Amino acid sequence: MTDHAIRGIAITRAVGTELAACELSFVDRAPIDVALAGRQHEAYCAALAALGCDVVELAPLPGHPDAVFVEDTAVVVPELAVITRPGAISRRGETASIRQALALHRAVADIEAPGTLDGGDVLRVGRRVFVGVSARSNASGIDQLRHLLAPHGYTVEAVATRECLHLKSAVTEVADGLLLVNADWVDLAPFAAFARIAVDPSEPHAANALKIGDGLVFPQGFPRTQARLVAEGLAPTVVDLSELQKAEGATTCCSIVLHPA
Ligand code: CIR
Repeated sequence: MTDHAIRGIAITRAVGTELAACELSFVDRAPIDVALAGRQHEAYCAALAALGCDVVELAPLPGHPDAVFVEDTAVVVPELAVITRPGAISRRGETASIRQALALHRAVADIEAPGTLDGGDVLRVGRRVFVGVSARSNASGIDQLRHLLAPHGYTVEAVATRECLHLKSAVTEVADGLLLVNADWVDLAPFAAFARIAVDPSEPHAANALKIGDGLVFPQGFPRTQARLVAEGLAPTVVDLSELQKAEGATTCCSIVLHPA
């Protein structure tokens, strides 16, 4: 077995020319350099490859400005891929091609109306799956996910979020059982069992990091939080995602990583 097979497959999608027409909820619209976004995305994919992923890059999806943010379209565990029903109506057309890509690797199930669910709201830590209750993910979507994952031994817990787009804007896992959190945006009580690092108070957007095995992809621009990670013994791979951040994207949202069992 190669290292690549150990780390897993990362499904990504190239930046499309319509990125600037993206959905925005909590950040103000600012001019996006789409060509630079494309280069940053390529560097992000290279970082995933360097951490041992086999990177699959899907073609841009015309008419879907947010399609680069593939994370929101699926929740994948080793036993199953759940295709979401994104909370933003403009994003519902993104799922068909993701379904096709994931069906090569997993059994597939679907979230159905009236449920809505964005993958950005789903944080899995071992067999515990936390789902943000947000403008994008509703009670029906969370219940459906619970019923789909329960037979495979996962629990699903709803978590209140505030003032941010997704649960993973506020909390991500940066090493086994170690969370990076912005306590202003999420109720931390459900995470009491885990060790935690807080983002620096001056860097509220720093909580979204992508763990790949023992590696960690972390966004450029949050030096104080980065120093906190390093002080804990972590060695983040830092990527510049400035243009994707203007589209309210971050490190986890640009990939669906299929971890082996
Ligand atoms: C949206 O509002 O849906 C996109 N502009 C950003 C999605 C980012 N997704 C994520 O962090 N999981």
